[in-house]
Order: sequence, then structure tokens, then C-alpha cells
Amino acid sequence: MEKTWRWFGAKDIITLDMLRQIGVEGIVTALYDVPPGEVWASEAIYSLKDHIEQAGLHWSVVESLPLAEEIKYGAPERDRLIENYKASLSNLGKAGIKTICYNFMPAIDWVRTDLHRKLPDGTYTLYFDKIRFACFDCMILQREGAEKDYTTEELEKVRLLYNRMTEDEKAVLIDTIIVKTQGFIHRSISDGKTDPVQAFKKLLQLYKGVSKIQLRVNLKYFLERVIPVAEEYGITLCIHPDDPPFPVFGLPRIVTGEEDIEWILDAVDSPANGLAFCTGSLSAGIHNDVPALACRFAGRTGFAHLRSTGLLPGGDFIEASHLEGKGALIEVIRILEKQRPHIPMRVDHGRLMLDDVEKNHNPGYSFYGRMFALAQVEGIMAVVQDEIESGKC
Ligand code: DNO
Repeated sequence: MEKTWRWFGAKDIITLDMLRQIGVEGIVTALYDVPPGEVWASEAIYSLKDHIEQAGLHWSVVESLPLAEEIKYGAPERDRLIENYKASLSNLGKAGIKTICYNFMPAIDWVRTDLHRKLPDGTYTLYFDKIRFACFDCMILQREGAEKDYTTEELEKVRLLYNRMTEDEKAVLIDTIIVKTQGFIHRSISDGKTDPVQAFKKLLQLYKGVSKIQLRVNLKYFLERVIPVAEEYGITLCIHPDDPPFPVFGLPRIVTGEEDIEWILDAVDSPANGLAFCTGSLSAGIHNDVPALACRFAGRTGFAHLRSTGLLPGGDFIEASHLEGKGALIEVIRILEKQRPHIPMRVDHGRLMLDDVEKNHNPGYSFYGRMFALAQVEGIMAVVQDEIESGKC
């Protein structure tokens, strides 16, 4: 697979020159300044593409070409927004960028409750703590009916936690769940001037009455219109699994495991309708056997995100080392290297280690931590290559 790296544009303190030195081959990036729903203009695409090429690299993957919420909850304006999406796709296609990642998570992208969980070796990782999450949901957000989603025992723990939390700790939890993890990936709740909890409540309101079935219907409506454009340009549009792959905030989730993925790929049965195989997101679902999913869907996988998680008692999960955990990267890499040797893959997330700790990296997107993980993944890839060449697998 091609070794790619998520790079956040010219303002990223991790420069393209640094990436060349650590063996990165392709860049995963986006026009981060364009709000979801607006057209990505050809000039802006070419300018970023040239900038990347001048550094001796190439723009391999767009992550993400984000969808306006209106497309997801099915507002009347969606047709105009889908036309804009099609225009962006064709501008990308004309510029030769053929792998495009997106997601269909309503209102909130990935969810974590702790961005600095200290490990025994002194490094830090990302963490999802179910009780801290429930505490935000029930006590801070005060979502209507939230209590129904938790057991009596969990709610008791939530109350105890809330009562001993300081105002500063509450502010950090809010910032972690709906601001810091969202702002850098095109989300609306990134403006420090607005009240994030109120803004998030409004966003949730948009999905009132949108069931899982309706959300699927809205995805199909979108795919039926955009996939023909992707086909015309040889683009693979790759849907990213929900992170985590279970319902949060009472919102429907439609990319959580085998049945969902099968449904999506069948909804518009075209190679242009593909999957971003994220071992990390999928592994956080107790119901998922990640290598089995890789076997099943390798043929429609256009992009891979490699990381792993460990599931813990009580519904928590931790982002594990890339060599451990339920992501089973050794097996998944063996499957993908055999069946999809040319697709781009990127190491997803990394620990905070060494000089990373002082830097203000986007959550999960450290330099040394990701470089370390890339080296681990490269090692696995080299062993698998050897197995394939020598006929051992
Ligand atoms: C966070 C990621 C997300 C994901 C996008 C894909 O690190 O899980 O940013 O890549 O949602 O569309």
C-alpha cells in the first residue's frame, strides 16, 4: 500500500519536508478553509496540489470532502448542496485526485472524552470513558431523554462524578467532546466566541425524528446523485465508518459494522462507491471482527486508516499501540497487501511522546507518535511483502 500521511495544509507545523524524511509517499489533505457545502474551486485545488508537488510529494487522498448537515438530515436545500458536492468532485477529478474520503456521521464526527490519558511509559493516548461521556450527555448537555441510554448503575456513577467535578474540569470535558476533536475537521463548533453547548444542542435538534432508516435513505439519495460523477472521473468515494461504531447522543449511526457496510455498498453497486477501511473505528465495536470485515470488504476498500483500540470493562475504550488491540493490524495488513496492494493507507492517530507533548498538535495527530506508528506499520508491511514474495502466504 502507499504510505500516506494526513497533513493539515501550509499552517501545519509538521512540514512536507519533514514528511519526506520519514518515508511518506502521498499526502492526505483537504481544503480546510472551505466550509462544508461550498464548491471546492479548481484554482484552490491546483494551488494546493502544486504546493505539495513542489515538495516532491503528491496529493493522494482528499480527507474529507465534508457533507453539509442538510444533506445528512435531508433538508429541502440538499439538492443545491449535492450539486455543489458534484462540482467539487468533478474539479477534483479533473485535477487527477481519485480517492476521496467522507463520512455520514450526524452532527458530530469522532468522539473521545480524554485527549491525554497517561500510559505507564509516560506517553499519552486518546480515551473514551463511558461515564464521563454520559456525564456530559446527561448533566452538562442535559439532552432530553438521555438517561434512557444508560443503566441505573451508570447514572449513579455519573451523579457522583458530576458532583465532584470542578468548573474547570467541566469546561475541559466540553472542549474535548465537542470543540477540540471537531474544530480541525471542518466542523461548525470551532468558534471560541459562541457557547459550544448551545450550538451543539441546536445541531442535535436538526436530527429530531431522523431514524436510522431515514438516515440510510438520505445516504442513498446522496450516493445515487454523486456516484455517477465519481464514475465519470474514475474517483473512488470512500465512506468512513462511524467513530465509535455505536449510537451516541441518541443519533442514528449507519456505518457501524458488517450489515451496515454491506447495505451501503449494495445501495449503489459501483466500484466508485467504496469504503475507507478504518481499523480503529471498527475495532471499537464489540460486535466487529476487524480481519473478517477486511476479508469481506477488501474488494471495495479504496483507502485504509490503520490504528487499533482496546475495549475495556464498562464500555470504555483506549487507543492501543498499532501492534496490539482489536484492530489486529498484522492480519488486516496481510489481507489488504494481498488484495489491495496499490491503495493508499495512512497511520491514523499516534501517541503524544517526546517533543509532541509541548506542541499544539490536533488531537491524535502528533508527529513523533505517528512517526513511531508508521515505522511499526512499515515493519509489518515489509514482513507481509516477504511472505507474499516467498509464497508463504
Ligand atoms: C479523526 C478521524 C476523522 C475521520 C473523518 C473522515 O481523527 O476519525 O477525522 O478521519 O471523519 O471523514
